[in-house]
Amino acid sequence: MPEDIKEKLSELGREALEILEKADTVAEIENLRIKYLGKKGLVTGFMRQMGSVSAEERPAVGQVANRVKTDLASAIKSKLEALSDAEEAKTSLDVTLPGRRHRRGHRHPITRTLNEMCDIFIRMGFDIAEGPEVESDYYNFEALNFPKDHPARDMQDTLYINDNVVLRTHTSPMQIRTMEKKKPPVWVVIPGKTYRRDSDVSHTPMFHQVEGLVVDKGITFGDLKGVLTVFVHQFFSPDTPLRFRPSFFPFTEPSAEVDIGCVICHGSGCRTCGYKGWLEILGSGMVDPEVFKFVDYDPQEVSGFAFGVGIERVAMLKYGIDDLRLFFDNDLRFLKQF
Ligand code: 2NM
Repeated sequence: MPEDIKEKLSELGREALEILEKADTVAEIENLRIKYLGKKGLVTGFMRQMGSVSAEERPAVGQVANRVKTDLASAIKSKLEALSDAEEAKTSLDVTLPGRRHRRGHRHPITRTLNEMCDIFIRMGFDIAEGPEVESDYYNFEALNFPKDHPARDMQDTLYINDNVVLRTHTSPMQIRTMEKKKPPVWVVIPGKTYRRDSDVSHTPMFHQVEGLVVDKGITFGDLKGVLTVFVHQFFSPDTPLRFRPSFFPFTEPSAEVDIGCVICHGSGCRTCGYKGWLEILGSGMVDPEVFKFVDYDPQEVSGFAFGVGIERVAMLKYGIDDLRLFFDNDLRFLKQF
């Protein structure tokens, strides 16, 4: 009889260890522990039968029962430890692995070009100012000496919000606002978004400009030429040829457009420059005395010059981009190259 009980206990222990061997979740192991070692478990149940064992035999049976219990308990403990180590290995960080490389963002080529241009003017002593993109007719046209019937005011060219409010067609309204607020000397550059009712392969309804204004006693066309020459030489390269070509703007007199020697063919003629060898890059001129009257500057006292540069255009020339639309498609394969 005791032999029988001892044998059954050992058998129960082996059976439990076999199931434990195959268990691979904490829940399975916990169920096993309850089934065999719990208060109502099988091993415990056997211990209760000790009453039917004679007093002499009881220690020997007890010994077997205890060995089965402790063997099973310690096997369960090591299996649980092994499982939790494996879990930890799955989720913990191996600090010896090489890091994953993050793709770094960067500025849009238009923003980069705008910043480069502003930096050149800052080094020459200009301030930077920014202002509203929604403007009144007064600041966008009237105070800039545009006649009432000027074609630029046409619905065909300007995006109107209502009869008196427009999306600014240039950043010049900010030069007027600057002169209203401040007495000469004025050295200011205004970068920003501008809008025109125009959309084809070489025009987008929104584009960017950098405009500059200098007003002080004794400012001459020579100052205009000097500042713009320094700008071109710093922005493109010190050996870029430039020429000043007479032009017309309502807000300047005299006016001049600036051409640079073609950056592609260096003057011999190619498709980019229309076989002229020159590329137009900006407009400029001496501020018309009529404009000064709107801001209460005395044209007998002060004089000044102003200029305007289209950022997309010079960015295309500097970086050799042949399609304006690439700036606005936001295709990362294009943008990543800058
Ligand atoms: C240009 C060309 C020439 C210009 C003039 C003024 C102001 F306010 F002083 F009258 N602001 N900007 C100007 C002059 C802009 O852009 C092609």
